[in-house]
Amino acid sequence: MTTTPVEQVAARLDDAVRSATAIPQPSAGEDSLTLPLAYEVQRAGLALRSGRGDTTIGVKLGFTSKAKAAQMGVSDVIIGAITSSMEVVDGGEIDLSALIHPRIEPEVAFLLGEDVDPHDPRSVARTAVSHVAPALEIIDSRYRDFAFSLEDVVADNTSAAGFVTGPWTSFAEGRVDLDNRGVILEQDGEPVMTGSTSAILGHPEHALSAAKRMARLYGHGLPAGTILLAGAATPAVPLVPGSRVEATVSGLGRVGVTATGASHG
Ligand code: OOG
Ligand code: MG
Repeated sequence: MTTTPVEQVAARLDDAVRSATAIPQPSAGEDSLTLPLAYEVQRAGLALRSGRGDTTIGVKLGFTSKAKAAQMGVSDVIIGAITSSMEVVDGGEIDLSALIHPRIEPEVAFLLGEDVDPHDPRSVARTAVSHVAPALEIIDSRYRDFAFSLEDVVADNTSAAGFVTGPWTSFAEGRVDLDNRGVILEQDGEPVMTGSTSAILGHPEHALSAAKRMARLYGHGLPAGTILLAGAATPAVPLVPGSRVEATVSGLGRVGVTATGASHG
């Protein structure tokens, strides 16, 4: 069977996920990608996952916060997919032995109660949201040293590895104020990062229109039931074996996870 260069990069990244082994960045070698090709690699990788019964259940935005973008040395907002195998229940455990060099970051998650058509200008993501929750995202770049270009990280499905959503609050019009809410990330009861929801594109609701735009450009769907991670409110921290990590978003509540096992580092 002949495979295209896009499929080859996708297969290498998929092997890296399944063996929890870091690989060289495409940008470092002859596989250097353009942004449209990087999204093709991402799509091919998601097809490999869905072939194993791992279904896409949502989308995530990356680099919606300037501090996060600065941490990773990139500047543009990116979109990726989150799948059923990535979901961890609130208060549950995440097994680090399946991961390379995991990090964790506090986020805001939206739940779509209605379909959003990314191609229809009349379809407004903001009005389709039914619920909102505090969330944690576990990212695990499949690249050595957690280093990448924008194209590399897009091909790697934006480092998506796991996510936890806290209690969902109904998002009835005007009832939930997400403007400039305090965000605290704690590790074993000690604050390790603090920030504000305004770090997320100025206001987390701006992530909704951004997600619709990115979904249209790069072929993601936004059906009812989609979980949408708006992006980190602070830089990510290493996920330490044995630690319990909790995020609090003022007005939304808390969400937590415990790390078990040891990553491949
Ligand atoms: C890419 C993912 C960025 C966010 O919330 O900004 C991201 C990475 O930092 O590895 O998920
Ligand atoms: Mg994130």
